Amino acid sequence: MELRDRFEKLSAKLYGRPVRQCTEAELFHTLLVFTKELMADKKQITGERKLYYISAEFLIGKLLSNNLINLGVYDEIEKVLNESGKSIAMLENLEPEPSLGNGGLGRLAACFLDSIASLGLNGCGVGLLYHFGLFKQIFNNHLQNAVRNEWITDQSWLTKTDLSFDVKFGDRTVRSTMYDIDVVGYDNGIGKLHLFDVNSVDESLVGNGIDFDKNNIEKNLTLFLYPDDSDEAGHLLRIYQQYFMVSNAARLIIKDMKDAGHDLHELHKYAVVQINDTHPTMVIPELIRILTQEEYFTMDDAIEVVSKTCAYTNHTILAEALEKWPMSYLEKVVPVLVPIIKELNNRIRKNNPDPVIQIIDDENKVHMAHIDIHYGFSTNGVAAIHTDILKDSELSHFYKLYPERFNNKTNGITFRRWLLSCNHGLAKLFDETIGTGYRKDATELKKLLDHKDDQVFLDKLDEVKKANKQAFVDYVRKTEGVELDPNSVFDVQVKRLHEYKRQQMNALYIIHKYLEIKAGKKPETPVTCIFGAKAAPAYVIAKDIIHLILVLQEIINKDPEVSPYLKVLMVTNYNVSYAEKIIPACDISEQISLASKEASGTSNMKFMLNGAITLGTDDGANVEIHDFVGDENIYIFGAKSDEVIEHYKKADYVSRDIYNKSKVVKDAVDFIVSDKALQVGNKENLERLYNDIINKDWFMALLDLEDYIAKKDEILKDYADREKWKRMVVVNMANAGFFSSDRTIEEYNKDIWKLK
Ligand code: Z2T
Repeated sequence: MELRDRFEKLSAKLYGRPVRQCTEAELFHTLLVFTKELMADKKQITGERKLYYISAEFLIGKLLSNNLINLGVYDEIEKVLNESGKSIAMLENLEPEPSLGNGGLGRLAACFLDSIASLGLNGCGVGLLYHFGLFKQIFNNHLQNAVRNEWITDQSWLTKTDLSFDVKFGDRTVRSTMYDIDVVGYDNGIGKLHLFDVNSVDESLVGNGIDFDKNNIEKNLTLFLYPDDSDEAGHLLRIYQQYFMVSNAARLIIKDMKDAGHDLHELHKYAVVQINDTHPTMVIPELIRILTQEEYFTMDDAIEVVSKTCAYTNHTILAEALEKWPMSYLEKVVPVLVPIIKELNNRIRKNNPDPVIQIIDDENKVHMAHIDIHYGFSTNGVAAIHTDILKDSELSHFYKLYPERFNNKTNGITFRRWLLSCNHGLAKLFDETIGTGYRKDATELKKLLDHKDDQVFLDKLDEVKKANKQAFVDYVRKTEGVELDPNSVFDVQVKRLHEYKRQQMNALYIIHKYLEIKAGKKPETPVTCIFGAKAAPAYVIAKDIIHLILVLQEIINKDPEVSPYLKVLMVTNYNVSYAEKIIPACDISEQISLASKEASGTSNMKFMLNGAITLGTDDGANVEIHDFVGDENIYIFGAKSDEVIEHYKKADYVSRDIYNKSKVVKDAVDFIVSDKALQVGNKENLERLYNDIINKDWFMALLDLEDYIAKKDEILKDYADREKWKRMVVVNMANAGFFSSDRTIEEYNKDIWKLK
């Protein structure tokens, strides 16, 4: 039967009406059911050996359009809907976004699931079903407020399974249920994301905001995702969540092995576990516990088998983000693991008493990453420079012990979501220009270089960007009530709010420009500075930086002298769906972290692919982007990572010295507490931020500020040279192929997982 007829038949069956007469809500539901039916026709991916990608976060985003694209029917469905006077875009708006991640780490896990299924690899994701996920952000009086995000509805992608386990904590036992979300491979079979929920969860525990009774573990365990990105909350509830996740994962793995008739002594032959940062680390002692206590393994055998099964990915070098749990916490929550962890620690200590590599330190804290490195067979970083820093400084003592275990896997992004789905205009232009081969083999984007001087192509490229900017302007008018100029340069910094990412440095640039314009120096190219960022609710300075940006937005956009040349927008509740609208509209991609601190970054890759030019430091994957496109096609500034690491070692960075020496810096910083700013903003927030910058500035925003201002003025000047700019854009897009998560997953598979 034709797709159209099947779709009409379904709407008739569900609502007794043809597609043309259905309401939007009815059509959304019809399309959801329809898509699920198409998915049910696909084969489940299987294999002898299986990957379990355990992660506390899977930031999957909306699934409807993506699933239709991966099923290969998006265009046809769009046509069917259009012919009945409907559009797929309006149905997309009705889908709630699952917010099961904070930022890069969670989105990476989602891109990986897409690539694993698209490559036909036998792997699944294992995580938690957070009922409200990450908080939803709203702004009041130029301040961030957090409210709950309800994303689970009756019409969702979740399927309840009948798999259920008991999870025993020190002080209570809870029962779990596994829910599944199907992952559609692009032109391939179906993979699975398994999300565990606690049966006794109680949503009514949550009031208006995001506060709830922290002690009622049975009821609150799976209500929220911890709103941290790299920063550590250090709460007992987090350990409850982590053990709940890995205990279920371990039970699932053992069950799969037994169902397949495998001898658990050969676990490492049939299963491989990827531990996504240290949040799932307890899976190591938990598997060892089960094998020794329930499967009659000797401790030696259990440790050997589990060590050959587990691999670990590190995502940060920020010391404050490395999980270290007080032994007393573990004794309360997971007493059954304590003797195992002590045994693992003793075996290391006996051989090698060097304090820096111990699992349990002299304050009786358990270093989770140390468990992974000693008792896993692989440790990887997420970009070349990050892995080098791990080897040379952060984990150098471990690298000396186990050089063969360390490896790099530079992050990647799925081009299905971050090109085909979010930028139809660009994908279509690529199809016309170089054929569709790049959809399966992203390195074919290289062919775009043949069209670097093809004026017709360059002009079409410009048209695509213009249309995307206009679409964004229209969206922002509707949702934020802000009017933007589509002819201005769109300069974008979207990522979690963190001092090391240095949104405050970007804000200081904006102040500098504002002061210049007020002094009569009008810039040639009008620029729109766009931000999107959530701050962890407990991260005070991060919230102050949001406050500053919202205050600048108010002052600048309302000043008729300034706003024709400069505008500021911080979008509300930046999330995956918002990213899909902003990234295709961007001209300048801000990747300005303090060198050495951003492990990789992944939005840098999304922007490059969608035709933006990077303004950044030599940090994370920017370094590799720089290598690919060459000096002429990227704008790099600021201190290098070795210089930064030296400053930290010598503790010789004094931000006040820079403030005192440079008038440009001083004027910009002083504006934060000027009368003008205080008329709009709060004294408390602005003074705290001001004092932090001149007295601490832990991530050295002032160190790079002047260099940043110079580079940014240079890139803005170059934007006016349209022909030069378009060529830079082509070189960037042509070199984006390496950053496909298909390449990343192929590397994981070749070096670590060895599936198929
Ligand atoms: C996170 O998103 C990242 C690192 C973390 O360290 C935690 C979270 Cl939630 C514990 C990010 C990195 O900051 C970013 O550079 C990287 O691209 C991303 O993980 C994926 O590897």
